[in-house]
Amino acid sequence: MSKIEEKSIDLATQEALQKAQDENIKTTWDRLDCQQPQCGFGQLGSCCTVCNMGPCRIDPFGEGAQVGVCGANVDTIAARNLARKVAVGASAHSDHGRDVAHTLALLAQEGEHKHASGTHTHNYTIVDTEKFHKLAKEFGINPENKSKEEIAKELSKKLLEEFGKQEGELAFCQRAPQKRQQLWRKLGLTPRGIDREVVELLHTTTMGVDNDYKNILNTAMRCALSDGWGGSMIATEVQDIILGSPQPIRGKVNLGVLKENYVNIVVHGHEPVLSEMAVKAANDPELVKLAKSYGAEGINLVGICCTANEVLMRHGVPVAGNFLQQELAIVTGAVEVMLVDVQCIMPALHEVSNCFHTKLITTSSKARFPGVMHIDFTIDNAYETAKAIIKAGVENFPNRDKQRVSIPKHEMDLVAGFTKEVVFNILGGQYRSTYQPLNDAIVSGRLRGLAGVVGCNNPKQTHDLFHTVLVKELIKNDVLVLQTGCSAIACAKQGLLIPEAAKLYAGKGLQEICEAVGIPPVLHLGACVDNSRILTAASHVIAQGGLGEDLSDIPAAGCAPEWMSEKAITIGLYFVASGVYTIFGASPFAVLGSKNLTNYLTNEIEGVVGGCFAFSDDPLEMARLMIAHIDKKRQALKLKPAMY
Ligand code: BF8
Repeated sequence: MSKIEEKSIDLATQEALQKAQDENIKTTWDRLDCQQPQCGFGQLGSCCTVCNMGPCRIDPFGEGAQVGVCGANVDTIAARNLARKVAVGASAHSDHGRDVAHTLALLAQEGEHKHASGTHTHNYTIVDTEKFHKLAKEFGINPENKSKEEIAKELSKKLLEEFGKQEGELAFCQRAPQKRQQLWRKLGLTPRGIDREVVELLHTTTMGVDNDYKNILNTAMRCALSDGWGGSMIATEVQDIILGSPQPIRGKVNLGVLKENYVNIVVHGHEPVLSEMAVKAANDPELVKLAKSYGAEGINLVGICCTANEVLMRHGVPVAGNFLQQELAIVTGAVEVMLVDVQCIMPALHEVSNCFHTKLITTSSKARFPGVMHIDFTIDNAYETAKAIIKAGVENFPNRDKQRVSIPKHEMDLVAGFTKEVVFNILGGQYRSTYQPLNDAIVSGRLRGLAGVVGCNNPKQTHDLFHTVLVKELIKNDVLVLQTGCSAIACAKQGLLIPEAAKLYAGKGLQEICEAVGIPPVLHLGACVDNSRILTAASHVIAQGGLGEDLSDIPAAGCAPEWMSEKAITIGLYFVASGVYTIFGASPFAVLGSKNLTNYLTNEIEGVVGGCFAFSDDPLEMARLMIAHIDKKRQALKLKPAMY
């Protein structure tokens, strides 16, 4: 078993892990130890469980079986395994997008209802009217003589149709540069309907359908694109409309944001529609009064994972931690309620919460835990549900065992809330919104290029180490870093998301830009669905001119250094299919059993879509590879070398 310092570089995590160890509470790291050695066939992607003639596995040494019972070789098996993960990842983001679009639809109905009866049964409204009208226009809706509700009704109908469409092209594909759209059409990669692409991909991977690994990859790319330029983009856009578009905002991060004398409520998961209401309910005077009557100073609502990013971006709600800290928040002994919705919620939370007074509460009918309290959330009971959950937390406060409370004292400041619009305004000035200064900075070489560093944590790697070493190296070399998800939380904890970080860590060129406009060298763009913000920002960079005609021309690269989720694979593939060089850490990628597929993903595919994967288990090597790629793109554009 490795030492605690080898498990995480984060001091708060180390302290909480020590507490868990002292109290004999098992965490994900212990369970990883129990799984050793992990299955080699699974790691190589060469195990097939598609049909009941198997499971089959391909001998990597070439001595045993080289095909499954049906005759599928390792290329087919590995490609199908990868494709199935892509379908699952796309379905997760896109189902989230569907729920948000559905909220907009109900909001329109309820609005109509309000007109008739003067009542309101839900608590949502159009918050970003400008974005709402822009999006309606993008979908060809004529706003003349129409009420907000009528427009919302039409818009939500069109958005929901994006999921069920059978033919044509997803509307947001038009946001991509012309050249990219043409390439997708030529290759048959333009997604037609979100659900269709997920289902078709799953179909092609069943026994006896597609055996051509390159063709499987094509279908997988179309599915991944239906997430990035479809489901995820819908989630981002509609959330901004009904919950508000983020603006730069200060916040705090790490387990130290839990407060000893307060009722601590942790929101965890991905869909901000409920957590938004939880933020409101935590400030409800009646509930605050109740908390005080139990001897608490108030109610402290904090977040974990992407729900945390959502409420951070919009309200500055403190972030208790990223993926690997979810159990540790409970281990502090100071959490009254952890409320969860969907995605990235460890089943182990039930057992860990049973070691304390913490109430784990599920809220989605899609994600139930046996034996765990469930309060079903629907949008027409949103605020009441949130209140009931917070109340359960308040009433649980007296059950806290004060002797067992130990909150690591580590917390860090951060600035979040950067969207494509914010970047636009900040760089161009409020009255001259434009990407020109950003493009000029890249052209002149003051800025070497752009990087997207995203994704999860994985206990197979030292927690947060890869994210922070990689990002520090990138900004040192004048690469502006855009972040989402648990990666942003990792770097925030290490103090990289404050403007002061530019002076401490950034190269001279990036420092000059950050100081001129007052931004951190690392910009937090939100949750994982908000990787769609990176796609639209990059499309604006191309539209602005001077950096080529396609996304693949931009001196930019992406990386998910500590990934674990299928969603990360989908994100990686839609970036590659959009022309971005994308590195994945936490190897193996479960394709290495197939030399052909590995070569295709890391090499040949670049000639097809302009982007490709690379795999590495060394954060400095990742940075070197990304910078080399950025320089290669600078050369291709005939730009001067980086200035400093
Ligand atoms: O969607 S980065 S661990 S929380 S999958 Fe999950 Fe990975 Fe975190 Fe957000 Ni994204």
